[in-house]
Amino acid sequence: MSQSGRTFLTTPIYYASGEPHIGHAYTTILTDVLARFARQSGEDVLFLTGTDEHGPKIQQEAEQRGVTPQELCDTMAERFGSAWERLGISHDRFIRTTEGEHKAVVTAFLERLWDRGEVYRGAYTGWYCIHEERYWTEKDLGPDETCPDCGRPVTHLEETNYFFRMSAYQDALVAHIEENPDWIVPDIRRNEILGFLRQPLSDLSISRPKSRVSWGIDLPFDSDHVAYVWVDALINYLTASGAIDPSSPPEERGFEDVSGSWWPADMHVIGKDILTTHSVYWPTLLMGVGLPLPRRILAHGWWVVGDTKMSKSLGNVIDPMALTAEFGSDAVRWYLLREMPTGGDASYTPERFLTRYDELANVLGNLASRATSMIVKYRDGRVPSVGGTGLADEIATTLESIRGDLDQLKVHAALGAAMDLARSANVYVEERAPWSQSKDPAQAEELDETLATLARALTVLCALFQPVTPNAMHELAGRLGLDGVPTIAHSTSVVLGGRSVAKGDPLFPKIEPSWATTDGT
Ligand code: ME8
Repeated sequence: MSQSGRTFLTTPIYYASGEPHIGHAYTTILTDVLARFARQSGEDVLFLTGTDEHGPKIQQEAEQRGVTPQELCDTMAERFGSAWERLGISHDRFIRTTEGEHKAVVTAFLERLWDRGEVYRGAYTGWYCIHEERYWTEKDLGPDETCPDCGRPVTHLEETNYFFRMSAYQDALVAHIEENPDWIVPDIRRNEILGFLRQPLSDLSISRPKSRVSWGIDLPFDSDHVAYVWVDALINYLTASGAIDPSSPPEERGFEDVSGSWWPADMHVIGKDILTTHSVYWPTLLMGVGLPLPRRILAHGWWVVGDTKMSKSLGNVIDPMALTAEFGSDAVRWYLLREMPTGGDASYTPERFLTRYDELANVLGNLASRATSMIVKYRDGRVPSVGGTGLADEIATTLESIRGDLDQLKVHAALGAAMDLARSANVYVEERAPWSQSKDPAQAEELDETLATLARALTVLCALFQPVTPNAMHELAGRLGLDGVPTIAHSTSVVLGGRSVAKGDPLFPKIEPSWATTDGT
């Protein structure tokens, strides 16, 4: 993925005010699958996720629950952490913006902006939506003074704020986007930002008076104000990269030279809702302190339920943990990543969930079960030591197309190609009819070839599916007598002849969903 052999991938840090739902799960699993593919191709990976813990939204939620903001954050960080563990997320670092190290990096960042003359004090008059944590001008508002994004009432503000001279970087940002066509993926999002940048860019308010918001990081140049939560949150990526050493004197903190750290990030994976903050605020802030920009931003689409927006008030939020408890994490991971075209939108329906689960069970699970059973039955559980090249062309074509899909960040297509290989292997079984070959001693060599080919196909599939269904593929590798899941590159050449194969319970067992008994779907 990168040229240096190191890949730094990030998810957004989620607000510690709500429960993880399938939207958060999707972003995190998508990043996990990219991280696992990168590790499989030999990259050293830093995969970062975490929680966004400051600002009025957290302050208000804590007040409503009758706990302190820190108590709320401790509870929710734990909730996100355990959700990710149950979903098999392989992150290397879980950052919390209330950590001492992060606070020190935010302070150093703001000090640097201040020292470089990038910040001025001014008056802010306008409207604010706490839910979206963003300002609106009068003309943006929806009917009856509501937020145009979420429809909630907005608050009128008149206060002193500190502003970052964001407008000074408009031309540099447009030039960067035009010179790097792959910087924002997909194109529709890149065009959206270029369209936005056709209007003059304003300066960015980066502070809140403590009289209104106390739950935040103090500004180093005015302790009556705290940092705007988005500025605080975006800097998490830099904190985790290890580029900045806030305990050193200002000129030695690492702003001049990031070599040896993980900065710049190779990819920020986000939802399309937070594109402006990541592709306008964040890069201009980085320009303001003189740091390199992230290499790529992948803004994926939106999950809706049926044809309705998912929301707490509608009571239709899909809980990924309930699905996981019922079907296992591999099933949830497969469904979310296979169903949503990377970058596009998708709709959750129980029917589609079951269709995708059946695909796992009936195509991949069935292949694994037939192939291992036949090796056990016809060859005493030993993979025959013959060529096993029956599906070599299909395997080569699949690997080639998966490489192309991953380069273009079309993860759903890469997974679809892997499933098609399992389909081809099932067709191969039907065509070769090993059950007939086994009855005719004259066809012993053909049977050896059939079984060795199936063992090879399963080994390659084991590597290809590992990033998305790691538990089942770990199990499959064991049944194939492998010493763990091979890398994709190694899967075509690892010696299989003579390995001892075992059969077992279905990798994806038949499940009667609990909802079928209640509403008949
Ligand atoms: O915005 N479909 O946090 P957040 C797809 N703290 N993805 C969805 C989704 C949906 N229906 N709903 C949420 C924040 N997401 C800030 C981020 S980063 C420096 C600070 C995912 O808890 C998607 O990735 O509101 C979206 O961008 C993110 O959750 C927003 O999470």
